Amino acid sequence: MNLNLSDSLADELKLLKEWILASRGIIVTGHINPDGDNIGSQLALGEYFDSIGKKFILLDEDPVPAFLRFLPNTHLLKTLRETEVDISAYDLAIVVDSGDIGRIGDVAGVFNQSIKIVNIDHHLGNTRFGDLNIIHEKASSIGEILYYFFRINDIRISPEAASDIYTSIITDTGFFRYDQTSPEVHMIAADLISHGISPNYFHIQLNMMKSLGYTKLLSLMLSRMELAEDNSIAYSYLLNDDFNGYPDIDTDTMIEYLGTLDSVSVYFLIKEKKPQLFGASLRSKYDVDVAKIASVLGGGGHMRAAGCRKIGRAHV
Ligand SMILES: [Mn+2]
Repeated sequence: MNLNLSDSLADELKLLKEWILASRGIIVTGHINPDGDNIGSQLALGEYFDSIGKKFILLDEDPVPAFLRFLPNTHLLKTLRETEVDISAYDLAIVVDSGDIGRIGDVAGVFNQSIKIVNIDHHLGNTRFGDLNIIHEKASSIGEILYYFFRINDIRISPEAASDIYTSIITDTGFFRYDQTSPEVHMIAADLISHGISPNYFHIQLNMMKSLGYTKLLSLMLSRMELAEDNSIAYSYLLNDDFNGYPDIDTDTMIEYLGTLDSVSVYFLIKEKKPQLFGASLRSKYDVDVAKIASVLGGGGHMRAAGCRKIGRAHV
């Protein structure tokens, strides 16, 4: 596939390789409550650093969610709680998938002044907090940007890195359904499939491996569904107590069931993540901009998928 990158993006991706080669040690991190794009892109970078013998650590505030543990080498992803970081060994930090530095949570606390930060992101309104900012708002995912990084710098995409990039893309595009699913996304997928990726395997791992607890929580969530505005808005909630007996269940994709009703245009799911700490995920089927709604509540995201965290009871 021919890469059709803007000159500025191509230059930034080449500069990134120079910074990587020149660095003594690299910290790779992403946002709290990590998703498939975040984890996939960190692991893909780890595969590359491993192949060139570069010292690196993949470090996040939160652990890898269970549904992504099928990916190769997830043991390389560490949390601050389980690992001691000798910060003097690192002079470069690569932050993926985070619109502002606050999204990486506690990990920002280990950075010191001498660490250079590379900010790789595709969110609208990224605050450009890095020393090098590689912001490609049209990209489906960080995985897509890393595919360009590998290709333009003639870096071999190992089978493991291919799995990581493919996972980034399919999780952030909802399996090629959302707006950012460009012709390029399909061409990248075609290339990855020709390198041995089995789409059915990823579908089974990501969609068809739910636990019994997941099914029970889903049924509870659907039983609480409410409709408003001539049935164009659907919403539901999950309370902290609902998770008793079902720790670690990933409910991120459950919200999509609220949008399956034909009359629904906007749908949202409120979750009490810790007692009295509520977060909301919002989705839009057509042209309502839910990122604007989320921003009023201190959150953000994309036009059709947004969220906000730490909203108090008074807002709900
Ligand atoms: Mn992303």
